[in-house]
Order: sequence, then structure tokens, then C-alpha cells
Amino acid sequence: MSEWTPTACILCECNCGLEVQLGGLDNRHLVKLRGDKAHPGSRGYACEKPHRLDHYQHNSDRLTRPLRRRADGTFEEIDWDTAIREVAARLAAVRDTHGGDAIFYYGGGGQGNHLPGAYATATRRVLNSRYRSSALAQEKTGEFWVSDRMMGSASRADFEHCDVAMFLGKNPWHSHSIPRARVTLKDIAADPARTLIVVDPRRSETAEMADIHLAVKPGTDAWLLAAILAILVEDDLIDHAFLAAHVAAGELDTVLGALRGISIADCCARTGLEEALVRKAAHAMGKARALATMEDLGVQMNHGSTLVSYLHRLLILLTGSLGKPGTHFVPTTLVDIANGASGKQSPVAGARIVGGLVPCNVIAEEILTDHPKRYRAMLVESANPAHSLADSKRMREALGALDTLVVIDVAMSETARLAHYVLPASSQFEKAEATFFNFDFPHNVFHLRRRLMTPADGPLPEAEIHARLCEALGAVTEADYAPLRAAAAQSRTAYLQTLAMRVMPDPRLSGVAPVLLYRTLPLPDELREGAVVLGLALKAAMGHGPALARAGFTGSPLEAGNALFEAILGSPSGVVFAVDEWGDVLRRLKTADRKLHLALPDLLDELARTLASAESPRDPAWPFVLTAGERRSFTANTVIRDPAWRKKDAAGALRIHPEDAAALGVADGEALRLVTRRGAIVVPIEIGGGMPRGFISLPNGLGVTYEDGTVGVAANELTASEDRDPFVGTPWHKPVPARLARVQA
Ligand SMILES: Nc1nc2c(c(=O)[nH]1)N[C@H]1C(S)=C(S)[C@@H](COP(=O)(O)OP(=O)(O)OC[C@H]3O[C@@H](n4cnc5c(=O)[nH]c(N)nc54)[C@H](O)[C@@H]3O)O[C@H]1N2
Ligand SMILES: Nc1nc2c(c(=O)[nH]1)N[C@H]1C(S)=C(S)[C@@H](COP(=O)(O)OP(=O)(O)OC[C@H]3O[C@@H](n4cnc5c(=O)[nH]c(N)nc54)[C@H](O)[C@@H]3O)O[C@H]1N2
Ligand code: SF4
Ligand SMILES: [Mo]
Repeated sequence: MSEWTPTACILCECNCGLEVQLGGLDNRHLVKLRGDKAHPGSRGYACEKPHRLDHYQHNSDRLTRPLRRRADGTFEEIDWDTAIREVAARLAAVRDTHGGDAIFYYGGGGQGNHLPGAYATATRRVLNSRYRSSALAQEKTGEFWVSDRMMGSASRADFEHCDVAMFLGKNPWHSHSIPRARVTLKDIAADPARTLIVVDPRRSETAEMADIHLAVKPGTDAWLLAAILAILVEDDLIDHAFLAAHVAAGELDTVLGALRGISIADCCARTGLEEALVRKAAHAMGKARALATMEDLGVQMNHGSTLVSYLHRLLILLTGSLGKPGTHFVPTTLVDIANGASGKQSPVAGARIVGGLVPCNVIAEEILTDHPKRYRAMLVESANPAHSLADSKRMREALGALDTLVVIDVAMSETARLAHYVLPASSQFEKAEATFFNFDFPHNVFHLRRRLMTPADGPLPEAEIHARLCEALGAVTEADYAPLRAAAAQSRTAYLQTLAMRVMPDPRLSGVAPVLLYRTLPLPDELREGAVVLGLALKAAMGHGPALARAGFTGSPLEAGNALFEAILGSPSGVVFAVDEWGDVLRRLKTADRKLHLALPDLLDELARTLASAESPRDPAWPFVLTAGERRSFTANTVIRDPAWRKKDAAGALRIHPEDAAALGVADGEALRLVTRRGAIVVPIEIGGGMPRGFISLPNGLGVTYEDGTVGVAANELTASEDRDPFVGTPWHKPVPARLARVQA
């Protein structure tokens, strides 16, 4: 067995630092894993999920050779030269006939591997491919869009130092998303001076620990937030000094006017909650010394999601919960993935593009049409849209209608099965990798993980795949590499100067800079795919000089960026790359006038419309509300396909309230037939799980094909792409109308 070697967990956005001992055949198995105390963010923390990560590294779905689909739908193995030549030729043909806009890029990284997306920018540039998307456009784009308009950027919160914490449609005990989640939750729960508030119809594991559990009726969070805001205004619990200093002129009065007209009692009635409990929660938040809040899929994949994101931001700002320890902050990031800028529309459906991402729910209709601007080719990388996007049946039809579908993946995913070409990628332990989900504050961390083992014979790192594609497309040649190689042979300084003088000013070369770096920057093998990080570090040094300087990276942008890059290379457990000051958060607001904007007219209209709408009676044909895709102890999207990884809930049971089960005459573990407008499946049930009556849940990420069998239900066989938010197109996966029936014997 090897020494303990640092790496990271790849199963959720936290990317906790791990230490691993390798063993087994050729030392290629992850035998023992533990939290890495030297990781500056996670500091030794790890949950139960990574201990059997070897199921990711080794499983029978791993791809070993490039594959080409035959006319009969089966695959044949081809060599890499053929694969790259043919993929390049087919994508170039689409570009040359229909324009690069007809080539759609999806993915770029999962929870722990974001370097592929950085290399793919080169291939996309060469193909003139502009339209793209990723899972963020089925969860976070509403939050990004309103945050961008109100604050200039999205914020995160400091739960470690807050005295009041509120989770809205979020179950961090299982889904994490904050550093060392369980330690922080336990600390808050154990301290009588701190208050934990959870808004969730289900008594989730986090709700179970809460001081106040607001068990809203599913989909009524907008009414709850409206009531809370109205209470804050009525009882004058808003932070006048903060608002006077930072809010754009006149906007506070507009918003207060709108909130004063709200009937608190009516709103509470709509949520099914006692008004006294809502008042208690509102007062706790309004009187907090430091309020930290977070919204997630329970509201972001639900009716009124963008409105809820807006009202949530009003709660943060009216209570002055921005820019003080224990409240919200805007981190200094190496790569800005939470950017909400918009203005563009998708080519066929005319859907709003936020943060450069086309809403996931319109992708199928942008393909299944004879519109001249339809997408005709798709490059999918490290994502599984045939499984993870709404309405899998329609998605399969859409992917099947493309002229060319290329999938870059480590495993034979549901999407890869539909591809014309499947390009096998090295696993995240066979190459250098990193996440761009870097949201810590005031010390932000970047971790370039070293490869733990050489790639198995066959797969290639994405960096190499994109370099070969760009070369085959004729976009980069030895002549472009030569000056950089010559400079590299002299010194890093000479190399940086060549980058600054030759590459950056030349749009052709700067577009393929990731490939130039990868091909010419001398790096040890275990860090080779980290080359693109030099470009990111230089860019960060140009944009965030003071934050980098406080972390010790000083000098000109070239010097500071290079020093940061060296530190990243030299820190196998991760490095603090930016140190911020709380006061900077409000000094650096990125809105045009550097003020906070509370009054968004379209969303205030939406609020008025929502509050005026009558409650529609539940359609008796669909008596249940299905949460299609809950995070549980052993779920991790579709990163691990082998069901043997999962220690609990082997079958992926449907959770249901005991009285609902009794009414249907089923016992724990028995199966029911679950029907939605889109599909029907049979699934075993788990009685309890904190579900209220009429509310049922299926786990996320199950129902993948493995060794020609399927374990659990693929949630998106049951969801519909037209069920989506009117503003940003995020899906309504959490309130799927459903019915249940006994399975006929
Ligand atoms: N174990 C595990 N952890 C993960 C992942 C995983 O697959 N498995 N995936 C990661 C990813 S990609 C993401 S985006 C995050 C998501 O993390 P979460 O958003 O926390 O995950 P979910 O379990 O999908 O939804 C959270 C809660 O929303 C509640 N909910 C449902 N309907 C409503 C409603 O109407 N109102 C309110 N207020 N709540 C409602 C559900 O009961 C559930 O407890 O998790 C990350 N972490
Ligand atoms: N109904 C419903 N649908 C949902 C959700 C829900 O709650 N309900 N949640 C949504 C959310 S929040 C998310 S984030 C998405 C997640 O869905 P996707 O973004 O589609 O991602 P994953 O399921 O994580 O699939 C990741 C793919 O990356 C591959 N992979 C792993 N490592 C590597 C690598 O190193 N290189 C390459 N090239 N590939 C690799 C894996 O084999 C897998 O095929 O699902 C969404 N879909
Ligand atoms: S919290 Fe997320 S990243 Fe950390 S160990 Fe658990 S699954 Fe892995
Ligand atoms: Mo996600």
C-alpha cells in the first residue's frame, strides 16, 4: 500500500480534501481514504460518501477506447487518430455549413472537475460555438439573475460565525454545499444563543436539528417569504443605517410600499403555518446579530423560483446581512461561475440566457424543430443530460435527432449510449484536476489535485483531447508552439513575457491559450493538466490584485499571477489564494452605480400577481406532490454508477407518510405504481422519512444502467420540460403532480 497521498473528494461541490492510500493491482485502487487535515478549507472533514470512491475509479462501465456508432446502433472501437480526425471533420462540417451557433456545448465539469471546461473553451472558440449550458441552468440561474441585478454578483453566507442560520429548501446535513456542514450544523444546534431555522415541507435531517422548522406546504415559499418581509417592515426590524448607506435612491420606499400592503395572515394561511411561528422566525432573523441564509433546490426547482430568489435577497438586504462576519459575502474567485449577466436569448425558443447558459429545459425544443437556427451538433463533456435533464424520453429523442453527438466521459453514461462518438476520459485520479466551486471567505482556497496514477492505457485527459481536436481543426500548429517552447527553455519570466506579448494581444492565439499552455508549459507529469491554471492565475492577478496580495502574492500582475501559480503547484493539499476583508464586500459591489438595487419592477409585479392569485384546488387526478430527486446519504448525481457503492437505501425507495401508505394498503418495502403526466414506474416504498401527508420523494441520481441492469428510478422519466420557471426556465422538479396505485398482483 502507498503512503497517504493528498487528493479531494469529487462527489459534491465541497470537494473536501482527502488523503488516500493506493493499493491493489498496479497500485491503481483507492484503498483507504480519510479527510485531509492539511486542506485549508475542509480541515480534515469528510462525510460518509467518499470512503468507497474506488467504485468511481474501477467499475465495469469505465470507457477504455474511443467508440464510433455503427448504423445498427452498436459501437465499434476505433483508434484515437481516427476518432479525433472524424470528430474534428464532422464538427467542422457543421460549422462550415450552418455556422458555429449550430454546435451546442453541454457540461464542462461535474462537482469536482472543472479543468475540462477550461480547455474546452479553446475547442469551442475554434468551432465558433457560442451556445452552451450546464446543470447550473437547471438550478442556480434564477438566483444568479436576481443577485446580479440587485448586488452585482451572487453571495454566499458565513454559517460558521452567524448567530441565526436559515436554510430554505435546502438539506445541508446530506447535501452539504457549505464547508464542514455537519460540524457547523451541530455547533449552531448545540448553542442556545444561536438559532437554526429550516424551511422544508419535509422533516429533513437538518429540520430535525432546527430550533424552528417551518414545514411549509410544498411550493408556497413565496407566501412565506412575503409574510416574513411584511413582518420585518411592520415591526420595524429592518437595518435602516445599512439601507440608507447602500441602497439606490428611492428603491427602498418602493419596496417598503409593496411590502406594507401584504396581508400577513393570508400569506401564513397559504403556507399552512401558524402565524405565531412565522412571526417567531421573522423576529429571530430581524434581531439577529449575524444572519446567514441559503436557498437551494427545494425552492430553485419549484414554482415561483425566481420570485423566491428575489424575496430571499430582499430578506438578506433589508436585514443588512451583507458584508459583516456571520452574514453574506461575495467571494474572490479564480473563475467566476456565478455570473448572472444576461441580455442574450437562445436561438430557437428565445429563452433568456443567464451567465452564458441556455436553460436546460429548452434544449430539446431547440433541436426538435425545423427552425434554421436549431442545434445540429452537440459536444457533451462530463455531464449526463440524457439522465439529468427534464423529460428523458424527449431528451433521448432530441439527442437522437442531432447530426453529430460527441460525448467525453469516463463511463458509458446514458448520454454516451446515444452518441455518434464516445471519447474516453481519464478519471479524476488519473490526471491533475480542480474545482472552480471556490466560495470560501475571507480566506478562499484553490486546490489543484495531482494525478494519483498514470491513466490506464486508452483514455486521455480532456486537456489532451481538446489539444488534439484544435490541432486536427488546423487552429494551432507547431509554429504557434515554437516561440513559447523556446521561451520556456530560457526561463519562466521569458515564457510569461511571450504569453503577454504574443498570445494575449492576438485574438486567434488567446482563444486557444489553454491548448498553447498545455502543450508548451513544462510541468511535472502529475501536474500537467494544471497548465491552464497559469492563465487563470494571471487573470485573477489582473482582476483581484489586493485580495491576492493579502494572501502573499504581490508584484505586477505577471509576478503575482506567477507566484500564485507556483504556490498552487507546490501545495498538494490546496492553498489560500485570496484573503478578503469584510468591508470590501460593500466597497466592491459590481452594480453599475455600486449601489444595491431592491426594486426590480418585473419581480415586484410578479409578487403582486402571485399574492393576488387564488389557491387552485388540487386536481383529484394528481393527489400527490412528488419531489423528483432528493439528496440522500448515498446519492451523488450520476458520478458513481455501480449500485454496490451505496450502503443505504439500496433500491432508492419512494418516501411516503405512514397514513398515505396505510390508505393505499401498502407496507414498508412493498412496491407502488407511481404515475405522473409524463411516465409511470413501479418503486418500493419507505414509510416515514419525515414526509408530510400528500408529499412523496424519490432520490436523485438513481436509475442508471449498470451491467445491463438498472437499480432505482430515473427521476426524469417522470418530469416534463415545459414545467419550468417563466423568467429563467429552471425546472419544476420538486413539485411534480403524481398519483399512486397498488401494483396488480
Ligand atoms: N448526498 C448528496 N449530496 C449532494 C448531491 C447529491 O447528489 N447527493 N448533489 C449536490 C448538488 S448537484 C446539489 S445542486 C445540492 C442540492 O442540495 P439540496 O437542495 O439540499 O437537495 P435536495 O434534497 O434536492 O432538496 C432539498 C430539500 O428541498 C425540500 N423541498 C421540496 N419541496 C420544497 C418546497 O416546496 N419548499 C421548500 N422550502 N423545500 C422543499 C426537500 O424536502 C429537500 O429536503 O446537493 C449537492 N450535494
Ligand atoms: N429530476 C431531477 N433532475 C435533476 C436534479 C434533481 O434534483 N431532480 N438535480 C439536477 C442537478 S442540481 C444537477 S447538478 C444535475 C447533475 O447532472 P449532470 O450535470 O448531468 O452531472 P452528473 O450526473 O454528475 O454526471 C456527470 C458525468 O460526468 C462523468 N465524469 C466523472 N468524472 C469525469 C471526468 O473526469 N471526465 C469526464 N469527461 N467525465 C467525468 C460521469 O461519468 C457522469 O457521466 O442533475 C440535475 N437533474
Ligand atoms: S461533503 Fe461532499 S466533498 Fe466532502 S466528503 Fe462529503 S461528498 Fe465528499
Ligand atoms: Mo446541482
